[in-house]
Amino acid sequence: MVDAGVTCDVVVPCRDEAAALPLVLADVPAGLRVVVVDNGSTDGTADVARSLGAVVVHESRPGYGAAVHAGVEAAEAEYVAVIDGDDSMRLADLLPMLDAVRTEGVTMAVGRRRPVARGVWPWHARAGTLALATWIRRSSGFGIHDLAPMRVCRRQDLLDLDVRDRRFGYPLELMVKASRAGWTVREVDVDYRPRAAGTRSKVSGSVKGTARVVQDFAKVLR
Ligand SMILES: Nc1nc2c(ncn2[C@@H]2O[C@H](COP(=O)(O)OP(=O)(O)O)[C@@H](O)[C@H]2O)c(=O)[nH]1
Ligand SMILES: [Mg+2]
Repeated sequence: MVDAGVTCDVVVPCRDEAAALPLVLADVPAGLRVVVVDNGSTDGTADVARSLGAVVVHESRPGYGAAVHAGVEAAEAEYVAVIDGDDSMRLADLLPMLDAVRTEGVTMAVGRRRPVARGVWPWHARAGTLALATWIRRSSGFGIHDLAPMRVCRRQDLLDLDVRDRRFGYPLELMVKASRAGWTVREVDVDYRPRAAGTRSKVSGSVKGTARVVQDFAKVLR
């Protein structure tokens, strides 16, 4: 049932983020409800999320896009947000983004990561992000400088866009389709902090991981 007090469901794709979730869920702003999507965690992520009051959704297919999509389908609020579950970004930074969508006529608000310390953002991930964001900016006309690591929009708008990628090309396909659909996008600065101690990057934390993202992105662009 839809809880009248919840304006925005926050989808948090999580693979082995049990150590980070107590930090992520320590301070959930009023009006937000967290939906943790677990696929294939082996560290008790789902149990930790549940014990901290989050809604937990299971998805059998592996992949970032599969997890995000399952969370968006399970969400019930009018607005939906997506954020990493590694404590590198803060739930509170979603609030001005939500405001832009709710009251300023923006179709989607996306985050632009601003590292709070040296070493937070590995060089290869940053270089890959810069190259792809530049490509998206030129081809879409969106004034963006990052790959929408955090985003907020109306849930139905996102479902209507029909993003199909289920791996790491998901954010890129989202931006390409949003541009074709005539969405307006606003980029908002967000803090980018070290991921929680005891957790490991699954996407861009290694050169290999970054290479996999670039490969998935190339498939979207073909
Ligand atoms: N459910 C699920 N979550 C994933 C998967 N891959 C990555 N994630 C989550 O997606 C978010 C982004 O991944 P992360 O490891 O932080 O990538 P990075 O920010 O590039 O280092 C994190 O919350 C991960 O736990 C996956 O296959 N399934
Ligand atoms: Mg992360």
